[in-house]
Amino acid sequence: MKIMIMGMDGYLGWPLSMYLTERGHEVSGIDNMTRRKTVTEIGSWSATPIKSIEERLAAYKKASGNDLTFYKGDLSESSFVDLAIRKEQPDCIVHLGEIPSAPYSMIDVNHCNFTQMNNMVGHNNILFAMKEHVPNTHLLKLGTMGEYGTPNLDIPEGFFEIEYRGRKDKLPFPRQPGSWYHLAKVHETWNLMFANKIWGISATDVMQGVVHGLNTPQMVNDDLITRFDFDEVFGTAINRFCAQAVVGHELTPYGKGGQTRGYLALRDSMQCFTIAIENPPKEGEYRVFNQFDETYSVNDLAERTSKVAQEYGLEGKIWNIENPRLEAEEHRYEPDMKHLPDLGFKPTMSLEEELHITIPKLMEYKDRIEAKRESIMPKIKWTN
Ligand code: USQ
Repeated sequence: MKIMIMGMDGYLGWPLSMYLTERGHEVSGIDNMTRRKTVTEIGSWSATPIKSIEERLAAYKKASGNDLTFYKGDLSESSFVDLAIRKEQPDCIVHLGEIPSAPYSMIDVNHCNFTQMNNMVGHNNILFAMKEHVPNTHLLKLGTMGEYGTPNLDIPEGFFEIEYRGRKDKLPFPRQPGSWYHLAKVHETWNLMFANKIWGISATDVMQGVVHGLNTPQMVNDDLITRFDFDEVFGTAINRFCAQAVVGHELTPYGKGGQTRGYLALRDSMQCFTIAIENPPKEGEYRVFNQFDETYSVNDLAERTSKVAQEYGLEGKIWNIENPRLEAEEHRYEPDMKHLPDLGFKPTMSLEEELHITIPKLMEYKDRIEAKRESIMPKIKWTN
């Protein structure tokens, strides 16, 4: 299959490009290095010393003999997106090319606008180019479990049956996102549903949980390793806890620590995307997949990370600091996850197994984390 990955240079995009190529797919990709620039902007860097995209492509060719086609450019420029999609004629487009950070979008009006503009305009450009050049191509779009928020109800996969004043209908499940970033994802979901309705674009809208870890079988040497963020803006819960443990920083569950989310190991995220790509929707179908392995509270995550860290001689002290976000700290969280297992998804990596890979690997890069230690404690607040 010809697959085009938007956001090829990112945490998920880079390993996915190699993973799909190894399965025999022909992979091309686009990136404009926004992630590298925004992480530099907030004063941090990847714990892993990632190579430039040019060096990565050459290293992958050397290690595997495989070529990846790369276009450097901005998804928010419609003529560029149009040209790349017209030229490649992909069978599937995987859209990971967005700013992924809730805290980044909460910094100020400029960061909110940049996140929403970049993500929503880029997505629209892909939809319009698909309609023009590849109307039967499958769009695998990365949404987020955070679109649903934390309702006091079970969370279905996208839609639910509702009875109201004696009548029944199947409707989109209410979205209650918790940041300007998560709101942009919701707006994109509506745009995608509308494009599906008017143009019949076939799509899988993936509501993915928080991904953790840094290793896939394709990363056979350090030139091929993916990025690993640990700062307050781009680092996510488990990854931050691992990096904190490595440099003797307290692990930081926010507030009461009962915030519960779905989590998924990096290599199982690759597995889920591959299943969705190789089992495409029917022509003109819009479907929603909830994508995670297990749900955990941040307190539970901190405790599990601390336990594994101690096996490596690290202290792993936990400190429930003041919560910089406005979010429920104790709540119900019961999301469904049936579509992917029905198509054969079986998690290969437990949280503890992934922690036993991530922590010792990060210990090799302790100095890099130490050098940006200032970026760990949260300063961006939701309410001021
Ligand atoms: N948290 C802590 N301590 C920390 C960091 C985070 O307690 O040091 C808490 C947050 O307050 C939140 C939970 O952990 O309650 C998850 O936060 P996160 O920063 O790991 O993840 P989030 O902001 O939700 O965003 C991440 C990705 C985003 C993706 C989303 C999936 O950055 O791209 O959409 O996970 S989900 O969480 O399901 O919305």
